[in-house]
Amino acid sequence: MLNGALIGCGFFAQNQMHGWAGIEGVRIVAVCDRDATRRDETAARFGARPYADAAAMLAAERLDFVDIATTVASHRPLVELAAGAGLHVICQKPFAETTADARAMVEAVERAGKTLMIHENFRWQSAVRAAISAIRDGAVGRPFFGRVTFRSGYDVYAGQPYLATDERFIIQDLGIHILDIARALFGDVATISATTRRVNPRIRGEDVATMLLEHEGGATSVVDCSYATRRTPETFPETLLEIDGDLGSLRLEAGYRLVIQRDGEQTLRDVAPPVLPWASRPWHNIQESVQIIQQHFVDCLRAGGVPETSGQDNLKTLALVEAAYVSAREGTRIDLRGW
Ligand code: NAD
Ligand code: 89V
Repeated sequence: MLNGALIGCGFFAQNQMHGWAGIEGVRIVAVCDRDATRRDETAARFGARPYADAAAMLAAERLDFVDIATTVASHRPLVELAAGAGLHVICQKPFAETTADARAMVEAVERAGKTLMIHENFRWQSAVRAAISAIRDGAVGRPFFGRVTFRSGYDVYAGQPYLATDERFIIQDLGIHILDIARALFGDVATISATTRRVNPRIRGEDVATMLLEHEGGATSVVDCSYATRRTPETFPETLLEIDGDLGSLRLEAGYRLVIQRDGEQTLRDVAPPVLPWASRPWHNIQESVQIIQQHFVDCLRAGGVPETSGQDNLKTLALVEAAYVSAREGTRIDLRGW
């Protein structure tokens, strides 16, 4: 049995607690939040011991891992605390606000000889995963073009008010997932250029971003994100894909339709995710991916493997985020090979 503790009992952590409850051989024995109502409600709902302070919790409990579900500013002290206590760590995205913080966290967990996985769950959504598997299996040959797109007008600010007040919004919060999917599909990135816009005047950061990526393997991809798109049907939170390869094409269309064309033939698969018993539409897609990535973490711990979205791997996704902001600010194309 693996004993875990959750730090941060906010909006998204509830999904993580439900996810853990569905994984065999794992129990979350303790939860921590500075906010008394949040920690007590979460502890009571899931049968865990509540703590107000993370260090006190780690000192009192016998744990194998911690799951950090706080917002980004607290990640470094909490990851370093967990590494110092000799624990495996899962940390929510965005992992860090600076490259220096991200590297320090990766090094801290490496020094402890433990596993660090970033909760970068979009590439684990079952529909996206079906597309990634098809591409990796050569379904369209060698991809030369991709579009990875997320366009919505969903009111994300209601559940996550900090998204309206943070200086950086869509690339750091949502684009990070979409850039990570582009990496999973087409490999590491040589250059990136980006433009950003704020359409909604009531928020502080950018709510539209359009990015052009040249991948080291030769593909070019467009990663475009918007929370200012007024359109029906509303597709939140679906990531849609258009991929052309030298032997065929793949589309992940709205409504979770995966279409592959090759040699004059078309296959159409319904890749809609299940609505887990604790999940609700339209979040069920993201909610299922939480449990899938948690299972991946547990599988890696048991087999001694490295998670696909390890801390080390996530440094490359974070570099894309940072480079996109630099590109948008300076109007330049950024060569990541020198970063
Ligand atoms: P939130 O503000 O609702 O919850 C964070 C909680 O952490 C708060 O209750 C706060 O009191 C607590 N906290 C902060 N610092 C703490 C500390 N040092 N010790 C104890 N408790 C502390 O935030 P949220 O919306 O749940 O987002 C949390 C993270 O999850 C963010 O990084 C966000 O980007 C990410 N997120 C990920 C997904 C996804 O699909 N992967 C979706 C939504 C949010
Ligand atoms: O996944 C996330 O990080 C969320 C959302 C999908 C709403 O952008 O913040």
